[in-house]
Amino acid sequence: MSLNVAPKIACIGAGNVGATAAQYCLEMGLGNVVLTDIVEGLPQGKALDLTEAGPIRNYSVTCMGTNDYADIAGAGLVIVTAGLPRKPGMTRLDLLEKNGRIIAGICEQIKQYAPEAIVIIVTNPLDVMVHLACKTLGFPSGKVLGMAGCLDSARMRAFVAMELGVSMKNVDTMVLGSHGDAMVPLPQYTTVSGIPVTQLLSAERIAAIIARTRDGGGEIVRLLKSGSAFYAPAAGATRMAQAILRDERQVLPCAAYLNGEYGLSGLYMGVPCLLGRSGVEKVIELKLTPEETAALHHSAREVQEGMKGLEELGLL
Ligand code: A3D
Repeated sequence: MSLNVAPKIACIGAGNVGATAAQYCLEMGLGNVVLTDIVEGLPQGKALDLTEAGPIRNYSVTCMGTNDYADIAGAGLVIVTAGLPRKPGMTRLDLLEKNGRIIAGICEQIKQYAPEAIVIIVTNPLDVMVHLACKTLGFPSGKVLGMAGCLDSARMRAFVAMELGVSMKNVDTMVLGSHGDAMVPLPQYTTVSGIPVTQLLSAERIAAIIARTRDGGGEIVRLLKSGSAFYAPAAGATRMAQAILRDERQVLPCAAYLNGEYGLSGLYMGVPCLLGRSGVEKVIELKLTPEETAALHHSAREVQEGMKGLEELGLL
């Protein structure tokens, strides 16, 4: 009998993003996955299906589905994707309240059953939900982080590669700020095999790529007509999980707590982070132009408005 000593990963929310993140974690052999949801049968059914894919996809890590948080006990990493999408007629404040209550409730459970875990939040509105999660968990801020920059920069990488007809592997980008319209894509940190993109594309084409990146989520929502993107968001969360669980010390854009970096304090927002065994090991400060700094501070004001909304609801 072999001793399975893989880490335990809890995916909370067995919807599109959560189940796909579970699939990627299993396929990469990152750990044994516990898939959790409030809907009875959903995580159990998806976990069984993923288990049955194992012999073909060639993984030996395990997957279980549950509605009981006791089953996440001992998880080293938790990916939270539980929550509602914004539906027609729902205001931003409605979403803030609904998902805020879901995140606060889930974090109480994580605190009880997986107090040593590093927690990656995916639920929207992202930056504000990470802040609420960190406050509810009471964990060191570096152990609670949000996934958005990995997705936004992957989208920009894909668009640059498509425009130039080069391999996506050759393209590097950096997208900072809050997740949404106020994100800050940085052409000066976008390269193709080390060549600045500004030497390869006109200002107009770069502007078009930035606009498409900002609208990346919306473009997919319009195509799908119901639901939102999940393959790339799940890939972003799994990328972060890999960097942490394998102590890779990768620099990835993540929603991290700012303590004076970029002239901002007391909020979570997308910045380049060194990720390793203990979560966010360092926030990296890039040199920005005055325009980029202004855009980042505008982004921060949007996050602060969301935090004010949570305060008014008595959640923060
Ligand atoms: P969906 O497929 O609806 O899955 C959400 C799941 O959460 C459902 O299975 C629900 O049953 C479950 N759930 C609801 N409440 C609870 C609860 N209290 N405890 C446990 N599970 C619960 O949505 P999705 O997977 O497409 O998206 C999930 C979240 O991620 C949403 O808030 C999205 O807006 C967000 N999201 C964020 C990004 C970012 O880049 C930040 C990208 C894509 C999706």
